[in-house]
This record gives sequence, C-alpha cells and structure tokens, in this order.
Amino acid sequence: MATTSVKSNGAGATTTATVSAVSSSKVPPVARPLAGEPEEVASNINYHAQFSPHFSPFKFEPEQAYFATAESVRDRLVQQWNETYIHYHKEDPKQTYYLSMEYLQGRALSNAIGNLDIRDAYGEALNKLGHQLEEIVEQEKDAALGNGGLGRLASCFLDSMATLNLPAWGYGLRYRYGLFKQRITKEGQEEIAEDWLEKFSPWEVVRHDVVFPVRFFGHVEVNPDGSRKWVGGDIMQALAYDVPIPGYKTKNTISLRLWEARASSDDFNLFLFNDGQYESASQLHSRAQQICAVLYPGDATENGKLLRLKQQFFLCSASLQDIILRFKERKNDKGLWKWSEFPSKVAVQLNDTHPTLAIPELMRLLMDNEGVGWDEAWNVTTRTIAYTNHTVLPEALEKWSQSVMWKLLPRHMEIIEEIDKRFITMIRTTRIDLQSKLPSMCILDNNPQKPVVRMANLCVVSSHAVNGVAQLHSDILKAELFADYVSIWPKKFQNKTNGVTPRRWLRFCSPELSNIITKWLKTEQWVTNLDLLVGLREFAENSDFQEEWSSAKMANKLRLARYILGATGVSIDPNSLFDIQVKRIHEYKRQLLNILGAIYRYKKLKEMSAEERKTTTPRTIMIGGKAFATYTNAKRIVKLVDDVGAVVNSDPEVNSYLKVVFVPNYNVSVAELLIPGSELSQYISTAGMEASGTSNMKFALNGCLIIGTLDGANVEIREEIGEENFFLFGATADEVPRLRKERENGLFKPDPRFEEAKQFIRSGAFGSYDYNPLLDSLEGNSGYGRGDYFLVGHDFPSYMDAQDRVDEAYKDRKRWLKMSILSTAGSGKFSSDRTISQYAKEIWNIEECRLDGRKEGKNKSNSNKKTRISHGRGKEQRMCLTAITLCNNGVVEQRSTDPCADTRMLEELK
Ligand code: F58
Repeated sequence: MATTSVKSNGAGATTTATVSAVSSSKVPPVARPLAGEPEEVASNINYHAQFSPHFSPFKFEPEQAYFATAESVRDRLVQQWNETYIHYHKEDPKQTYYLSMEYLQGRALSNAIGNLDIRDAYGEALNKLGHQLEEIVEQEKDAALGNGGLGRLASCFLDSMATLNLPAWGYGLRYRYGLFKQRITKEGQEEIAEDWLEKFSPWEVVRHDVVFPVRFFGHVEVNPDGSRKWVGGDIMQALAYDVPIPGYKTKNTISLRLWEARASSDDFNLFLFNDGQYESASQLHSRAQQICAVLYPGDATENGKLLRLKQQFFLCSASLQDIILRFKERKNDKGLWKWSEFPSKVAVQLNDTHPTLAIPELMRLLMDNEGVGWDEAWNVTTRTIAYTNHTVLPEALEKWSQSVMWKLLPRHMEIIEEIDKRFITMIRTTRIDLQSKLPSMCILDNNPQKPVVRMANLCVVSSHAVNGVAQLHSDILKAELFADYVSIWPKKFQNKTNGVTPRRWLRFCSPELSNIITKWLKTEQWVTNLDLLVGLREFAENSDFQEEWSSAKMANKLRLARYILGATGVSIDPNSLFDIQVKRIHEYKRQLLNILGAIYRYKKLKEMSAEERKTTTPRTIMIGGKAFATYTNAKRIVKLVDDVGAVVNSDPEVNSYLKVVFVPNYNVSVAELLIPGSELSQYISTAGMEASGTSNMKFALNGCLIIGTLDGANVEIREEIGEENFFLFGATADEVPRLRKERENGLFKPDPRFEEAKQFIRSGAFGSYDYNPLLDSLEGNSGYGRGDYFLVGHDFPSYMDAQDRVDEAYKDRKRWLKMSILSTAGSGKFSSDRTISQYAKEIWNIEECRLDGRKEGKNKSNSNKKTRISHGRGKEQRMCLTAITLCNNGVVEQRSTDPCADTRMLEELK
C-alpha cells in the first residue's frame, strides 16, 4: 500500500495528499510512452497520474495507480496498434472480421503486461511508487460483455489472431451493463447490474471519425428503374470504440471494435424540452441508449425481443458499412477494385446465428447502395460469409417472428424472402429427392400460428462454410440438425474444435506451473506452440519433477483457499481434493447430478463411524456459475448447492472430510484463480448436449483431472490425454434417444442411491425451501419439465462409481501426480492458436501479416503448416505427424511415424 511505503520512506506522511506528493517527488512525472527501464516506467505512470487525471490530485491509492498504470501500458499499445493499422493498410492483405454479440474479455492489464513481456519492469516501477503489481491488477473490473463459453471463445480467438499476426478484427457491441453481478442471499441468486464503465475504461479509444447511420423501421420505396430503397423510420448513429488486442511477444496489435448507439443533436427537440416535455424531447436519444444498455435483454416480452433484434442488426449494419468502406478505400495495381474481388479481401465469420442479419444487410448494401445486381451480390455474399454453430439445443436455435422483422427491417425481409424462394426453386429443379424435406429446410417457416424466420437455415443456405466446435458436435450437426443440407453441399460442413489461449489460461494464471514447465522443457516456446507440452510425458513419473509439480499445485490451492475464505467465509482444507464445476447453470450441464452426488456422500459420511471416516478421501466441492435471471430451475439448483454447503460445512462430524461451496459471481477473473487450483473438474453434461466446452480444456491444461461424460470436446480431450487419465461415466450420445424412449415407456429403474439422495433432500435435511418442483423434474416418465429429460437418474450410478475411482486414485499420490502431469502434457491440441490456424487456412484463406516484416516463408500463417504434434491415443491420431514452429521466425518441420521422435526432437531443440 502506498501509505505504508511512504511511511517507510521516512516522509512522515499521514495524509493521502502527502502520499501523492512524496511518490511524485521521488519519481519525476515524465511522458515516456515506450519506457523499458523500471525508473522510466515509473515516471511514465506518474506522468499519467498527474497529467491524465481522473481523480482529485491528492490520491495515489491502488485505484488511481491502476488507471495510471493502464494508461502507461496503453501508450505502448497505441504505438504498436497504429503501426499495425498502417502496415495492414500498406500490405493490403485479405482480412477477417469476426462478428460476435459477445466478448468475455476479463481483465486487460495483467494480460497486456504479459503479452508485451513487460511484467518485471512494471512490477519494479510500481514498487518504486509504493505499490504491488498483484494488487494493482486486481483493481480492474472484468469486461464481461458475454454470457459464457461462446463469448469467452471469441476473446481467446482475438488473442490468437493477434499472436499469429493475422490480419483480423473483432466486431461487437459496447454494452453499458455487461453480464450481471451475482449475489447469493438467503433467497438464492440475486442479479445486480455490473457497471464496468462506472469510472471509464482505459482500454477503449473512441474513434470520433468512425460513425455510421443505422436505420430501423421505415418502408421500402421502388424507384422508376425497379431498384429498391429502404427509407424513413428511425436513424441512429453507430460510433466506434476500439480496444487494442496485443499478441504475445509480437508487435502486431489488432482491434476489437465495439459499437455504441447514439442519436444526433438534430434529434433533440429543444422546443419540446423548453416546453417542459423532457421525455418527448429526447425520445430518439433514449431509444438509442437502450440499444447498447445491456447484454442480452430479457426476451420474455415482445419489447425485449424487439430490442435484442435491434442489437443484432445494429452490430451487423455498422460492421458491414465499415468493412465495405475499408474495401472501397483500397486500390489495386490498376487503381480499381471490383465487387467480385470482395471475397478475396474480406472474410466474415458469424459467431453463432446472432449476427445472421449480416447476410441480408450485405446483400442490401451491395444492391441498393452500390448498384450491384442480385446474382453478383449473392455470389459475393456467400463467398464472404461463414457461420459457426455452437448449439444443437432446439430452444437455443434462433427464430424471429416474421411480423416483427417486417416492421423493423422491411427491406431485409424482402431479401430473405427472395433467398428462400431461390433456394426452394433450386431444390425443386435440381434435387427432387429433397422436396419432401423442404418444409424443414427452407428459411421461412410460414406456420400461420407463428410465422418465423429460421436464422440457422438462413446461415446454412448463405454461407460458404458451416462449422461445429468439436468433432462430436460437428458430426451431430451433419447427422441430425443439418443432415438434409449435407448432400447438397458436402464440403460446406466442417469441424473446428475449440481451443483456449495458453497465455491467459496457463502462462499468466499459473506462473508457478509455467515456470516448472519451462524449466523441464528447457524452452518457453510451449506458450506459442502448445504441442511442445507433450515433452512433459517423459517426466511424468520422475520424482523430482512430481515434487515440483505438486508444490506448484499446492501454491495455487492455497491462493484459491484464501480467495474462497474471503469471498464466502468458508475455510477449506488445502490438503483435501479440490473438485470444481464452474459454468453457466443449466439443467443439461447437470450441476444437479453433482450436488446429488455430494448429498449422497454427505449422508454416507454421517452414517460412518469416526474411524471409518478417516479412511475416506477428504473433498472440497466447489460449484459456481450464473443462472439466467428467468431460468427458475437453474436458480433452484444454485439455492440447493448453497443450502447443502451451509449444512455440511457447519457439521463438525463431517466437515473435515467434506465441504461444499457455492462460489459466487463466477467470471473470468475468478476462473483465473479456480482453474490453477483445481484437481478434479466435473464435465458431466448429458451426452450430445454440450457442443464443446472450453473450460474442460483449461482445467486439463492446468493439470486437473476430468470426471466426465463422452460429450463435446471431452471426447477429444480423453483421446489426447489417454483414457486411463480420465474418469468416464454415463450414457453415450447415441444411447440417449433410446434411453429417453425407454423412460417414456416406464422402463426406467432408479438406483437406490439416487432415491436415497433425493429422499434426503425431501426430508428437510437442507432447510425448508421447497425443492419439490426441482426434484419433480426428475420424476415421472414424460411431460414438460418432468421425466428426467437430462438423464440424471440414469447416469447417477455410473457417476457414483466413477467418483469412487477418483477417491481411490487420489489416495495414491504418485499416481495422481502422474495423471495430472499427463493431463497437461496431452493438452497441446486445445490451444486456440491451433483452432485459429485452422479457421485461417480452411475457412478464411488469410495469411499472417507480420509487423516486423519477417515472413515465415510461403503461406506464412501457421495455418498452412503442419503444426500439430499429434500424440492422441485415438486411432486417427496414431500416425504421429510432427512439426514444430520456432519462435515465430522459423520453422523446423519434422515428420515421423515414431512416437519417440517427438521427444528426441525436443531434446535437439534444447
Ligand atoms: C457455448 N454456447 C456452448 N452460448 O454451450 C459450449 O459448448 C461451447 O464450448 C461454447 O459455446 C463455445 O463454442 C454458449 O456459450 C451462449 O452463451 C448463448 C448466447 C446467447 C444467449 C443464449 C446463450
């Protein structure tokens, strides 16, 4: 703390005013945007504290120090950022634009300092100013402009795009209030608006010169030449806020462009205002404010739905106008550009169906603004747009009311109708065999009860590539959801297994483990070439290595235990097994299975003698995640976990063997503490329902073992790390339909342990809250919200058996450590660098455009190189194709069919 260090300086300062005076007198405030030495960095921080003021001049407490430090880091980023802009402009490569309604960025300061490799200098500089870097980075509020996996994936992708020097942009919305803050009270979850912009964000730069008009409502006018024009309605302004995204140890710094909605001064009626009619005077201003007010406005009402649709269109229209303008500013050798060249300069990726309106908007802009004919506009659009699907849950597949769409976007509905008409004609003329499937394949569902636009169908018909996010998910898309389209466009459907950035999710969140990995691999290159982790396999049973591994994990567990104590008041035993499930609360993710298992464990512990208890494996079960505000059953699950914790944790007979903690307000920063400290992670969704999962990858990367079903990316994780290192249980995806049928036919016989656990809740053991509606969802054989649709009862016995195997394995410390090391060693595939390289090569066709001019040969991006060392145990991975990227500036490529060759190659590298 500043005050402490000032006192120790002997300045005798007791007031905060003197704190500032003393720190500035020792460290002169000098603008040194590119400072490298700690003294200069301290001067630059102090310069910002004094000359970019946001607070009264008396204070230099952690909060003030955070903003000044962030601004100092931003200086450096701005320089790299500008250079990147100019470089891309000069080189004019094809660029990718990632359109996403969500980005879960988390904190930026620690990430930027890590990526820029200036941690030591900033640590020392802050010490000189009387602060600790660790404390300063914690002042930052998470930028939580996303709900869960999909939003976090977008953020990991940006980090990888920058690190791989790819010419790419992220586009999103600048929500005033991001994901709500979760408070746990006696009633359960309470949602509170999270004001991440309360004091301003030092990471955004408003671009006053980047403004586009976005229209809503209005009507379509037909010109004498037959062309059409959308006119009238409300016009809002989209104003760009850019956030720099630095790559890891590269100068390339790309942009996340977030749009904010504004009305203009012309729309403010001074006459009405002076007449006292304040609301009427600024109607458009308040409608503009609503657009970016919140992430995912509740859509139970018609108003809520309309607002969400407005948000989606606002993102699409502003982004495409920007992209088109940038394209038109380019000149080729002949000083000309042709629209047919647009797809060779622009790739647009839709992050789920949320930005689907980019399709009709691109068509509209091309046809109505640029005078391009339908055929060429369609050709350009389909070659530009690609779509990623993140879910097969029917309720999550977006369908917009046709009448709402006609009202809000009349020209777009004309275009969608035409796309649909042409698609239907194509099927009728070329694929008579598919005629009977047309009712489900076409875009407009004209059911008179509720005519809707099926956004996923529009995406499939209009994109040149459609991908799922894990192999199993992509297979299900091809076999079920999009099966009918596959024979028309067999090459359109792809898989891009998700990944996570190894920077945030290992290098920075667990420096202890990272240092050990670097020490034993004798290289730090694993941070950008995660396949190198496979080299840890040879040390998996080495006692010295295991001891170091174990003490790093213990350091992380201790840090987590301190956090849990502070956040919940519960003291947890760092020697117990840390068992964690953190994610959005959803019935298909089956937090209910987890807590029922915990309840059964508690009941058995209660029944044991004191001696018997001593033979068990002590556990701390941590569950965290937010429930959607209107998702009642999810909220009941939160309440149940918290109630169970209250009983178990205060039970003196049992609480040294079991603790249950609901971790409140799970977000990116909390994940950065939980994941490194974890030993067992539960990935227990009903098979076939979790598209991929990404925190499973983060946990495995951090040496955490997984108990899980064969769902999403679990399948590939298990293949990579070895089935003996994965606690598998439960029905497989292809068994699920049959099991549901059997249940409907009354054939389900519950396991007595399952009945016992439910009965224990019903007995009132965890308080008087009415859990019957939740438990009833597990009863009966059919009916909405009944009949155990998510197969908790079916999977319970095999889950409990797997938990027994976990307990046994944990007792054998050396075996557990070996499994933990092998989890990390097998996680190479799950780097988002690998995922993004595949998108770059197989969908976007873009290449690296490196700022410092060093190129990695022809087809420069990693995308075009074999970068995977595939050590998976799955049959298709046995071939063991090897290649390594060195540093970013040279490639050593090696092919081998000999699994040991990788280790040898690593040796050579050392
Ligand atoms: C998630 N989807 C998938 N959607 O559930 C997960 O399996 C996958 O790993 C991840 O995408 C990344 O591919 C997801 O997070 C949402 O958050 C929706 C956003 C719009 C509102 C409804 C939830």
